[in-house]
Order: sequence, then C-alpha cells, then structure tokens
Amino acid sequence: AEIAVIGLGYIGLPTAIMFANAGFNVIGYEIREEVVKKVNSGNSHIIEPEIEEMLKRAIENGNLRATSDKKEIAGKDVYIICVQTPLKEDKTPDLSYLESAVRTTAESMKKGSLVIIESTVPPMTTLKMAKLIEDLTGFKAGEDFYMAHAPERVMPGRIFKELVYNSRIIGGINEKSSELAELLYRAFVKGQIFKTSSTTSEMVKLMENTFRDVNIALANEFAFLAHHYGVNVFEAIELANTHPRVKIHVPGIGVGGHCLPKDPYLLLSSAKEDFGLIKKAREINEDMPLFAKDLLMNSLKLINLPPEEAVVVVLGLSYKGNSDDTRNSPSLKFIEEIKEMVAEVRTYDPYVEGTHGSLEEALKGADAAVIATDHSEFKSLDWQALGGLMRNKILIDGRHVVKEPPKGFIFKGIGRGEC
Ligand code: SAJ
Repeated sequence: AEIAVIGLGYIGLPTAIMFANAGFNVIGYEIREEVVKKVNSGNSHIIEPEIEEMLKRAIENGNLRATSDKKEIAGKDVYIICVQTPLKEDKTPDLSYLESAVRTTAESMKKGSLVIIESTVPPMTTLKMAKLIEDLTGFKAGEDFYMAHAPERVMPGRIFKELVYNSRIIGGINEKSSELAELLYRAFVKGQIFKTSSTTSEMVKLMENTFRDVNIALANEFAFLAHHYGVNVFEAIELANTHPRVKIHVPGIGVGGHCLPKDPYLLLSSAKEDFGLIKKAREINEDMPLFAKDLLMNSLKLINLPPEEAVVVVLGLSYKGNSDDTRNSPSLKFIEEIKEMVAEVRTYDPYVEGTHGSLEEALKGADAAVIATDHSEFKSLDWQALGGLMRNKILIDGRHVVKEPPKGFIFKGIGRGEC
C-alpha cells in the first residue's frame, strides 16, 4: 500500500519513518519547505534518539520522500494525519490545522482510501471530519472510504521504542475501518492493538494525559502543603509510595510540552458541564512557575537585594529533561513572570539554541540560579565551584535535581519544605 503522512512533526516524521522502514512506499506532506529539504537530505529537524539512523535508512532505501506539493499525494491508499491541535488564546481547541489537513486529504484521496487521524482531538471530531470528507468528495464514509482515530501514545525521548512496543488504540468509524487500520499498524506495532469506536478512542487518549496532569497537580498540591508544614515532600512521597497501591507523581516547577497542558481542555471542550476537578488541576499546574518566583523573591529578600538589581540565571528552557522541546515550557512562563522585576535574566540550556554557550559564563556575577529543567547534566554540577563565579549565591531548584543543599548557598527547592 502507498501511504501519505500529512504533517512531518514530532509524531508524523517518526511514523513516516516506521512505515517506510517496514517496506511501505511513504510520502510525507509538509508545508514547511525547510523541513522538506532537510528530511529529503536524510537529516531530521527534531532531536530524538535513533532518528538520524532510522531516517537515513528510510531515505536511502527509497521508501520515504517529503514534499510540499499537493499533487504528489494524490491517489494514495492511506492518509495518516499528524498535525498539531493546539489551543486558542481562550483555551478552546484550534482545529484549523486539522481541518486544513482533512481538506487536503479530501482533495487527494481516491475511492477506497483509508484516512487515519493520529492527532489528539476533542471527542466526536473524527465523526465530524468524516462528514466533512463526505461533503467535499461525495463519497460515503465507511463504504467509499474508511476512517479511524489511532492516537499516538509515545513519549518524546522514547518515540521509536514506544511506537513499536506500546499498545495501540484504534477507533474506526465502522468495523471495516478499524480492521483496515489494525492491519496497517501491525506492520510495525509489537504491542497489543485494541479496536473500539472513534469517539471512545478520542476520549481514551485525552483521559490518559488528563490522568497524568491531575496526578501531577495532586503532587504539586502536596508540595504546597509540605512547605506549610516544613516537610520535605520528596521524602514524604517516597515513603507514601512504599504503600502497594500508592504512586504519587513528581512535583515541580510546572507541566509543559505539547500534550499535557492542552489535552485536559480538549477533553472538556465538547462537554456541556465540567465538574471542576480537571480544570482546577490545570490551574494548579499552570501556577507552579509563580511558586518558583516566590521562592526566588523570598531569597532575594533574605540578602536584602532589591529584585530590580538582581541578575538571575535560568538553567533549562525545555519542558523536560534531555530534550530540546520548549513548547509550553514552565521555564518560559517563569521567565515571563520575573523578567520585568529583575535587572537581567540569563538562560543556559545545552539543548536549546540561543542560550549561553557555557554555564560558567552565564553564572559570572549572577545573584541567583534557578533550575527549571531536569537535564541529566544538571544533576552532577559542582555548586561549590560554580558558586565562586557568582556575586550572590542563591540556588532555587524547581526540579529536585540538587539532592544536598550546597554549603554557603541560600537554597530553596519546590517541595523542599522551606519558603
Ligand atoms: N511532569 C511533572 N511531574 C511528573 C511527570 C511529569 O512535573 O511526575 C512534567 C514534566 O516535567 C513535563 C510535563 O510534566 O514538563 C510532561 O511530561 P511527561 O513526561 O509526563 O509527558 P510528555 O508530554 O512528554 O508525553 C505525554 C505522555 N503521556 C502520558 O504519559 C500519559 C505520552 O505517553 C503521550 O504520548 C504524550 O504525552 C502525547 O503525545 O500525548
């Protein structure tokens, strides 16, 4: 079968590579021409373990090509839509990318094509998009073309392993659609494949990420309470987690990335009622950078340094450790919050361009360092030596990477019990 993958981003490109290396003829459609050029020359525009070798293999064996030309995706057997579904300013879903991908698909597909939406979408969206295709093509959904929601469930940093070994949910608009999609994904999926309806599948995907978000919010609320009682929440969590049925998540400066901060809103978006829990969890997580700001301001007060004179270095811009992805990063929100209040904000992130080239250089003459990302290299820093470069020694740990407070520092960490 010939496959067109619409959108060569964090999910689309790895998915296109997997199908190409499983022997399919794959064309990736992407409107960003610089991405098309890069991919065709065998280079990935995203950082992910194994991606470079896997992409080179797919390009060299001739099974994968990228294009910005709609004509080249005409008449394919399968269309896999992997575009972003972000939120608008008012936190309602922005389905414009999805709709435009569906329109492109409708213009290109033939009778009998299978259309798969991998993007995370509000419940009922696949049915609505099937209707849109019917209107645009005159084809009958489930008879003249097939359609399914098959959400990705991979975690950045482990994409190529998880694509293969995770189980997969496939929600067809009818039985035949589910069966065809299952057959397709069997090409590389070694995990189980579960078939259901498209609306169930949409809800499952959103429930998974909402589960994680709400659990992190609970951990963050525990962290607040622990500060109130002067308890180190990490010790408390470790002890609570010795209970066989308790598994508390990790508190921190916030929840970033393309998925967790938005999926709870997608889940709520088509509902008549919301019961408060999911939204409240979102608010708790969205406010965590403010907690880090409070810890910083309290520390400055301790040394009587007016904030407007302070030089602050933020360590880590990406939303999670060992990643270059800064989408919805709590680190950026933290910087936004403090930048008008302090003299200077410097940034250092070994994975992110446009930040200081060296940590030493960034810390020179600074008053405070704030760790906002749990990159591996931040776990073994020699703060005694680094402190020597600083004008004042304040260290704020937003990700619990510094296990022992370094001597001579004013040290505060989210969840560490001191305000
Ligand atoms: N975080 C915490 N505490 C925790 C766990 C995470 O503060 O205990 C923070 C992280 O620092 C990060 C954010 O949450 O800022 C999200 O990170 P993550 O590692 O939980 O998740 P993502 O966004 O990289 O990937 C998630 C995964 N979903 C689940 O684990 C339920 C992944 O499997 C999904 O495929 C992905 O979202 C997606 O694309 O939807």
